[in-house]
Amino acid sequence: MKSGFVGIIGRPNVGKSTLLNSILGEKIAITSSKPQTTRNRIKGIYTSSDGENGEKLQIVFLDTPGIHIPRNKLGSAINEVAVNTYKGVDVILLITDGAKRFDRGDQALLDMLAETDVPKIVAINKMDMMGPEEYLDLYNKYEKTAMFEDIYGVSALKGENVPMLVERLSGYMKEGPMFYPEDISTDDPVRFIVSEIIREKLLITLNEEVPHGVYVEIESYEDKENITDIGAVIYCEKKSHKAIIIGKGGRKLKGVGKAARLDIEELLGRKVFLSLWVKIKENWRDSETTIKSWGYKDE
Ligand SMILES: Nc1nc2c(ncn2[C@@H]2O[C@H](COP(=O)(O)OP(=O)(O)OP(=O)(O)O)[C@@H](O)[C@H]2O)c(=O)[nH]1
Ligand SMILES: [Mg+2]
Repeated sequence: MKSGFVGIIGRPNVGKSTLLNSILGEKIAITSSKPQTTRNRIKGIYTSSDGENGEKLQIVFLDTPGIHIPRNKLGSAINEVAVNTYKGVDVILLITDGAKRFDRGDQALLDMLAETDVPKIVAINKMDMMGPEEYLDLYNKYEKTAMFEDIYGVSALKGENVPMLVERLSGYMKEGPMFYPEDISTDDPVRFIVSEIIREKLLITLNEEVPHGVYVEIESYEDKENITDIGAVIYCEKKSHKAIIIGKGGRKLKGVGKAARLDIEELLGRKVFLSLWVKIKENWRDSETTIKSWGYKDE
């Protein structure tokens, strides 16, 4: 039996969560085209019994928030979650966006990673969006650093080269116990996943600053005979944001509620009744107490 931990690290929006979902063949983490989608450490458990000689293998993937220059206390807290994660894993999987030029932000991240001696692999993602020359350029850039034990080109969205990458990562697992039951793909609580689904729909529907200032709290959750009854509060930072989230005649919020409900029904495999309310918590992203009580600070 081999097992261990892989830290999925990278800048925002490079496709870390998309890759996690692709590896598991199941949607565990929310994704969106906006940066700072992930705010917590998301656990994805990959268990396989067809390793060498039918040996069992369990890889615990830790998806992390994108590392960025923080503009508020929430930003600093989620950066810290990512940094704390990569320091304690068996192997670091750095994800980069192949559709973007290598810049100072990428260099800053490399400088940070250079300080840890955890083995590192880099995956150049979004291969479906780049030509061979661009790929070669990036490949050379990462190879020159001599920091990585391997460099892969993948498309998380299309699943290209993903099995090969997992195979390579499994080589870093060590003799050890199964950390989780083999039939689960995450141990994140259902309530958390439900709140994330609602936040994902808000990220997709809203623009600019509004979705980034949103927090979703599940207030009530009750399994009834034929339906699960869920009540959630969407906190936003300003009165004007509240009006935008609700929309004319409540239409925007209704759309968010419907899209979220469909996904939650798929997750739970049963009918769901979802009620959403919007409340204001002014500038909560700069309140140490609030981000702590909402679970964004690593203990
Ligand atoms: N074309 C293409 N798009 C991709 C690929 N992987 C991810 N994306 C898109 O990139 C965007 C960001 O993906 P996420 O998985 O949310 O990125 P992330 O790195 O988890 O972002 P944060 O959580 O904000 O740090 C989404 O719109 C994805 O659909 C890929 O291989 N090809
Ligand atoms: Mg993410």
